[in-house]
Amino acid sequence: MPAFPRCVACASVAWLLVAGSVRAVAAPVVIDDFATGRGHFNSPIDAGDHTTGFFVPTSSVTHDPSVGHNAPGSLKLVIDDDPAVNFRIDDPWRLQLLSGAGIPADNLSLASTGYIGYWLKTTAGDVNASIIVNDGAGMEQGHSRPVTPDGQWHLYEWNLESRQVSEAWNNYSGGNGVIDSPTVTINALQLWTAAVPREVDGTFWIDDVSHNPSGSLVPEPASLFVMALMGLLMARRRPGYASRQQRNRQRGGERQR
Ligand SMILES: [Ca+2]
Ligand SMILES: [Ca+2]
Ligand SMILES: [Ca+2]
Repeated sequence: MPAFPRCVACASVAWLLVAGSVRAVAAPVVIDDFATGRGHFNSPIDAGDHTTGFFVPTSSVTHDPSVGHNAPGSLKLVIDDDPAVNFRIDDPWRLQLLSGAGIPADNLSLASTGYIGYWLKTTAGDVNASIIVNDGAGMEQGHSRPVTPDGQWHLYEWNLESRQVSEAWNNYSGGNGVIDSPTVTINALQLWTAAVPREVDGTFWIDDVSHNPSGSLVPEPASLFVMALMGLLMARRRPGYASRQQRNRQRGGERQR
């Protein structure tokens, strides 16, 4: 195959691959970046119906203007466990941190496609992250994700498109373990401790509560590879293409003369 058609063929294949991967690299929508305040999360720390197990006066939810994931500003949680009250026998506490007071009309309506989630950092161990959404008349709860207690930002996200019951979601209240409405709203972020019979205190920072209707909240490595391949192919194609354009212009100029 001559050089030019081969380049065109390669570029076409790369373009088809890129077109197929655009869905995975679409930019997430940041719902709350906490740049200037607590965003939708301005309810008291004990406002959630299922919040229990810690001392409310010495626990807090505040805006931290100096700490952030992509940009300064995050939600800072301090939990002071009450050893005398556990939400289950061995599980020290549970926090249902309401978004828009848990009222669907006070939250953004989000297409029930792609992923929803948030970034969190802490050094507190034995904690799980979850999220609760209003899905039609019911509420669904994302499967618990073990929190990495290394003091670094980590993403915790849930697949809104999982259509298998109890695969990614559990019934929280009046739900059915699957997202089945065309849109959802965030009801709350949820943290709870794992089954450890001991006190768990901790400080947690949360940032960039986000939704990507087209896929994961982080670009998939395969998509990044395709983008890089596309760039390489276009770079290879450009010199020959430019010189042909130049020759055509010269020929045109010669004919005009
Ligand atoms: Ca931020
Ligand atoms: Ca407790
Ligand atoms: Ca449902």
